Amino acid sequence: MRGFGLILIASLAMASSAHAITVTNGSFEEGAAITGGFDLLAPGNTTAITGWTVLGPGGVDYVDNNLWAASNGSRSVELPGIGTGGLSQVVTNQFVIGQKYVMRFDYTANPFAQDGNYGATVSVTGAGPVVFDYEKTAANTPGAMNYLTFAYNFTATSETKTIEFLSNGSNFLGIVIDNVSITEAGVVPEPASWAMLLAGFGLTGAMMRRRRPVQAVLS
Ligand SMILES: [Ca+2]
Ligand SMILES: [Ca+2]
Repeated sequence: MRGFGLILIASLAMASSAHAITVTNGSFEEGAAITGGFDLLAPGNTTAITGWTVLGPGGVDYVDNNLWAASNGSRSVELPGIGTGGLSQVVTNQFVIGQKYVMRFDYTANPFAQDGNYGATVSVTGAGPVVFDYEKTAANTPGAMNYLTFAYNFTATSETKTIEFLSNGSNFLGIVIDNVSITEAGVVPEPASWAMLLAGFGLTGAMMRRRRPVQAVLS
């Protein structure tokens, strides 16, 4: 019985393990030097933020903690540069077709923007674009950025995918992102594992009921 229990635990652990996808420089920490707190990057730039391509027409602002606090490390990205802008990255040969994944990232809004609602769109090749937005208030300051975490769920339809973030509207100031990661979803054990787990509980319960009179005599 003890051996069966160990096998049960091992099989549940295997069913629960999540395999991470490597997003290059997901926290934007690797890249060109930033001067004066931020640098405006033009669309088409593929070198300033290692692993990422800057989208336009407005480009992005690459920001360090001399301007405002990152969610992770010291650098973050404001998606609208001078107008609509964003970032993309091709993640090559890492996805298993049919597997479910979740991409998480932290987001907020430029603390120097007027109070109000700011939005952007996140997408992955073959999955629907999803809009996320942030309500910026006077509580947002460079030192208290109040980041939230967004979870974008998708099912892989190809081994290689382009992930993309693009600001909505033509504002110069808006959504700030940081700390992008992708993991496999479906950390819930397989139905077969649940059946084994329930069978295990049933057996344990039966054994405990049988032992109880013995324990009463011994105590
Ligand atoms: Ca960062
Ligand atoms: Ca900007």
